[in-house]
Amino acid sequence: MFDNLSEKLQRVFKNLRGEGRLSAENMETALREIRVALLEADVNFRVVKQLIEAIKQKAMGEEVLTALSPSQQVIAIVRDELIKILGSHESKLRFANDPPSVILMVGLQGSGKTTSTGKLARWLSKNGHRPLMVSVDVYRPAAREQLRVIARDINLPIYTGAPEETAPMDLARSARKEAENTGRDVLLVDTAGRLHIDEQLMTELQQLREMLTPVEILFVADAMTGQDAVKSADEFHKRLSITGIVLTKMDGDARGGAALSIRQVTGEPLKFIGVGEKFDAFEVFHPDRVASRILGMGDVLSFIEKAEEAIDKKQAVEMQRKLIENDFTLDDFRDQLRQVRKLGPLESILSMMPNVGMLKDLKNVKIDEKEITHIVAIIDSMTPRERANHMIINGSRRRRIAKGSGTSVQEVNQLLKQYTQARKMMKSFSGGFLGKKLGKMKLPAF
Ligand SMILES: Nc1nc2c(ncn2[C@@H]2O[C@H](COP(=O)(O)OP(=O)(O)O)[C@@H](O)[C@H]2O)c(=O)[nH]1
Ligand SMILES: [Mg+2]
Repeated sequence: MFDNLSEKLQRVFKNLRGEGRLSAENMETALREIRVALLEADVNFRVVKQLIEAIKQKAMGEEVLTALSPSQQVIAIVRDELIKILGSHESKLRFANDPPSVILMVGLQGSGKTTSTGKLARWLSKNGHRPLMVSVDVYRPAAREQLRVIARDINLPIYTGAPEETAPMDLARSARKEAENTGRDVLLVDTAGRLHIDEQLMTELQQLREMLTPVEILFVADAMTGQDAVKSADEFHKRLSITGIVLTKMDGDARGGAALSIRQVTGEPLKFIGVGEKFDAFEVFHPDRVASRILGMGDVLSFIEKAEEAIDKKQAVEMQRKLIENDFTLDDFRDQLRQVRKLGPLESILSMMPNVGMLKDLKNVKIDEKEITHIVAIIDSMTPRERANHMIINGSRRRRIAKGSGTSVQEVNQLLKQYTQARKMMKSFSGGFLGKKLGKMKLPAF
């Protein structure tokens, strides 16, 4: 996600790196390049204009700090402005005072409503809620069946309705009653979609809205459709007054335009993003983290959170301590690799990492699951002393380890290199990112 935009912006910053100070001239060039990068990423032109104007104002104004290098200054300014465009702060889901809170999922066909309904139900349930789902997409029998299968997979309840209930309003009404009777505090209503906005659908959605008085009307948009997603969000908003946006398929090669424009155009916040087909590929939208991701600083905070979800908390805290004290041994490296396997595909983890310098090289090193098994075997063949201090692993030790693990000396060398790289990388995080963790992120030294 955002790979292209991210790369282009980094090139702009890199060009500024050689400059001694920020001048009207080099700023002009940088702004022009940033503008092109944003437009190529399919960001709405009005949003681009506004963004560039704001960056210019700040960069030329007195807010510029002389203590920072030109590229750091520009990164900081661009980051601040991106965050503003994306919504300044995380926009929490609202809940009704009088449960069940009804959440209406709306959007065009194929945007990801049904999938997101399941993902959101799972997310709610993980966050202490008791959701009930219902599909009122009565036009395609397969649509209701799809949600039923999802509900079964994530093991959460769905109201499927009596055979005679074939009207959206009836289904929704009964589902709400069911939620009340069974103590469910959130009702997720998956609605029908069309390929294009049509009158009949809008009327139906308006009726549902009137009857259910939902606390949230979430517009589900496919990020891959770029500015079309922004346009339909705007149209749905005019008819229905949506309260938030779920942007799906952010894992694809969407250029980022939708994410960067939809908030500004509709005035409504992005609340969640879908980043894959699996039910856990769903994240709360954090403007500051996404801005960092766009700037290639990676998304260290999301990574830590994800890691904390998979790894038990105590272990995560311990790991952070070790990183900060530079006490990260091969034993820890092995533990970490084992945890990584629990986290999911490595590519998705690496995509959250800063996209700078050495890390970029690391990203291109594709580690597959088999390789992890190999690495773990090599570390297993080391003595506890070797694991605690890699410096003592000389040539003869390397040969012994290779033999013991059924690998080659080259593979052992390779592993030690990966380990020292990981250590270096961890160290570079721990100075700023991990040290302050949830505080303001520190910019990496460019
Ligand atoms: N890669 C990816 N695919 C998604 C995501 N969300 C939904 N999809 C896929 O998009 C397709 C349409 O989704 P669906 O929920 O049926 O859309 P609906 O017509 O709006 O209900 C399905 O194949 C989903 O698996 C996502 O975040 N990432
Ligand atoms: Mg559907």
